[in-house]
Amino acid sequence: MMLNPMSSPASLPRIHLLATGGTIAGAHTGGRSYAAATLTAEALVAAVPQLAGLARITTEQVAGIASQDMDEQVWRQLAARTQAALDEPAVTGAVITHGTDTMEETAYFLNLVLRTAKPVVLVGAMRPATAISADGPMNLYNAVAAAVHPAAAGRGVLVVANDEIHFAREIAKTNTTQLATFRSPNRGLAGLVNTGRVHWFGPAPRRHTAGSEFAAAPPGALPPVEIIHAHAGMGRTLIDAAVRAGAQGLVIAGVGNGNLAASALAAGREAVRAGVAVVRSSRTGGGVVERDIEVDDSAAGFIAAEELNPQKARVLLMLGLTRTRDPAALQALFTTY
Ligand code: DAS
Repeated sequence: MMLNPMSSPASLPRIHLLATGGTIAGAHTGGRSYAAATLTAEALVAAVPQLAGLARITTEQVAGIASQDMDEQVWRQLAARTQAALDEPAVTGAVITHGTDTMEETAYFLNLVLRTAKPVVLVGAMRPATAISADGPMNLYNAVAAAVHPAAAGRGVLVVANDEIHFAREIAKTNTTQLATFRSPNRGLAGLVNTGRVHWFGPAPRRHTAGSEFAAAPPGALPPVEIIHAHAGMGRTLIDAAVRAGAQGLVIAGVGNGNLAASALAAGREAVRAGVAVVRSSRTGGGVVERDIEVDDSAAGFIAAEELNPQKARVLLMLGLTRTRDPAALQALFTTY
């Protein structure tokens, strides 16, 4: 549906906005309680009339969920609809409104499967639309400003929040409630955007979007991959249970440099022998999990997640398992994406 056609000169870039729900579309239900995914895509755009000075915006409601309910089915629908919009020559880029809880996972998935060099910017909010000083409207304005910027193309999927522009590969949600919840702890920001004024920093890290070998999400359901959080006194119970439940991959959110207790290590080695891919990531939230430091990955057949946090490592492992089961080939993916 075409929005703000009259107030947006035909010379302005065309942005397709795809809505999935989240707090950015949330509304209070009484007291401090609120329901995510209440406002429509049209309502979000109508709440920011200044958008008419940036772009001609068309909208599409792909889903209406809080992002804790995000799943592969919505991912695939969102990827397909975003790809369809971007394949239209008249469309400059896409903006996706999304909950903040799993935004980093959706952004990274799209970063790996979209066949495009056009700008794709995800945006959410930490306060519902009915809040005092709601952050959604400015986040949305800044997301569109980043998407229409002449230098936005070729940077992969981006996320705009709190006047910052993050690369999909780098971003992580780090706080339950604060506006400054999003961080890019390893390689830093893609740029800054202040009331529509964009400042770009470095280029996107690693391969992404048009340069990805996973373009056009592989057909069929992604192989099940579970994340297991390591802790002091960790045993083998959850690893064994995940293998019995049919997991084809495991991501260990390990302590420190991706470490896990001896009994859990033994279970991991047995899982590999049973054909399950095991990736060591870290619960620390930053840094690089390297191969063969305290854990003999080469002997165990484990894969080191390197810079990817557990939830991002899971996305890459699911896609990787549609191509190969070989630990060496899977490890190469973690040094490529
Ligand atoms: N539950 C959160 C979500 O939808 C709300 C939000 O922050 O967007 O991810």
